[in-house]
Amino acid sequence: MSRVASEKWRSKLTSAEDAAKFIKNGMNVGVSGFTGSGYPKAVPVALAAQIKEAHDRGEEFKVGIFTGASTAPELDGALSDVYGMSLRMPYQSDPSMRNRINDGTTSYVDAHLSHSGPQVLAGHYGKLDVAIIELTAITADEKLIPSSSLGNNVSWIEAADAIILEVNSWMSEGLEGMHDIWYGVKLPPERTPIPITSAGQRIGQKYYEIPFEKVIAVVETDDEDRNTPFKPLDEDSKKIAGYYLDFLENEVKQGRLPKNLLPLQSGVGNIANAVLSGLLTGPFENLTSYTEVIQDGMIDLIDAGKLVAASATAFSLGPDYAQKMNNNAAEYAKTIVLRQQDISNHPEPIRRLGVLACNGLIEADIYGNVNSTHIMGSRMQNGIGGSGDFTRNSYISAFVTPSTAKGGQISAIVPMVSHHDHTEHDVHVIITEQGLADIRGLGPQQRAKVIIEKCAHPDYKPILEDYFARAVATANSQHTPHILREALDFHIRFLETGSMKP
Ligand code: 0RQ
Repeated sequence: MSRVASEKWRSKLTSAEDAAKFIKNGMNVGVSGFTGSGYPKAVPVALAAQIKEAHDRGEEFKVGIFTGASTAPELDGALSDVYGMSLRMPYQSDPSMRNRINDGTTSYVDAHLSHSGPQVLAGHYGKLDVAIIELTAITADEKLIPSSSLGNNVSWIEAADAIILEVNSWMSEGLEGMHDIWYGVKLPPERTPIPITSAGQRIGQKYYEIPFEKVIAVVETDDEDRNTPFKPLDEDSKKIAGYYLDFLENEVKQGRLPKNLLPLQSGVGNIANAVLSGLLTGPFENLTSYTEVIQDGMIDLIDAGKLVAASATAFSLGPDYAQKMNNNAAEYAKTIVLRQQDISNHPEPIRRLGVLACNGLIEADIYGNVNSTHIMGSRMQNGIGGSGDFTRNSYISAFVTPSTAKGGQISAIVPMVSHHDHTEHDVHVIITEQGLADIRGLGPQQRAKVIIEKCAHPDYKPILEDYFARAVATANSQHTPHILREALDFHIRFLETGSMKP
């Protein structure tokens, strides 16, 4: 049976190719999609084909693409393969997209996820011409059921002049009721408090409000979300997770955290998933999470009865877990709340609830500054994503990373970060497979000693200690000692010789 059950809405049924024809060179397009879930599967591919044909005829055809966060090959991949994007914002992680960003053919605005929707609504990016939004179903009584992510969809629906809907019958109808859309988000000066006081609390409604007259096409699809499967847990990830869990246990022992902790946020990647796996066998019960993505490990925690409320904006599930979600969505909807990203990542509930943030990094420096986005100061990897939203506003913010990269030729702990995303003011704990540096309450020079001692790989410890000692000893050693002429020598050495080792 068709998922577009309403006769009225069926009158807008169109092919993906015809829907894509509404999109013209120079337009800004807001699409659904967040970490490989809930992105439109057909219209962007059709648009990419039309862009390629135009380019083959020698015509200019590029669009601005606004999403929730990263998407999948059918969106970022297809459009960047044909050099079809003039602008992209916010977070992405597609290899082809990354190449377009770094070769300069696509301009990339790496906005904080919580800011991205409201900034478009406020007109900071000009006009939003079209929104393409994936739905699970349009019911006979005209209920518009969202799909596997909410992301920036509510903002795009409001801001766009015209809307294309993709209704994907692969999505479980059990998703109905999992979403919590709050239409109270306004721009200043009309903003009011967000009334969330616990992670699992529902404050809004289950369905989208979409003006029928704005909808220019409804396209039916039947395609799975494509998330990258997690790698099997390696020894280093397990060690890092172990240090973090010991740290949390000690915080409880010291009376600084309640027995069931505070709501957890966990970033992207395998280490985050290892932390979640560790919680499965750990001592904590009645856990909650206030985060942006539901990962495989959280599903296991829900199944085990350990995670009792989970708030996010999207799923980021490997294929097996995505299938499991699809089979049991109605049951999981009792525990999981999907919110729009300007609520899931909003500083106000994050600060109020006292979220425990845990994110990955590319490099940290000896004073606790963190680079999450740029390889060797220049090459964009993914983007800041929600890490800034959570890190700045969390109760305790932890960062996790292997101590080295590229087969040991790069140290993740460096004298000075080559790009700056999270300042020393926002970083409380840094963890590598070598150990955990708790830098709360420490001044810069104390932090440097602890970070080098606990986190640096033995191959790099001596040269970091040497740098720090000489920086302290120089005549101009002050609050945060640096020898500016040498501060980026590790990076320069890698670029010149292929290794940070001297
Ligand atoms: O490169 O793919 O060429 O092998 O960077 O590194 O070790 O696979 O790390 O997948 O955990 O990602 C910070 C990128 C870590 C991620 C980052 C190279 C390394 C590899 C990836 P290859 P790993 P992870 C909320 C939280 C920002 C967004 C965020 C991220 C590649 O965590 O995107 O936190 N964070 N969101 O070889 C040079 C170094 C390096 C290095 C790693 N020091 N120098 N290269 N690499 N360290 C969730 C959302 O926002 C959705």
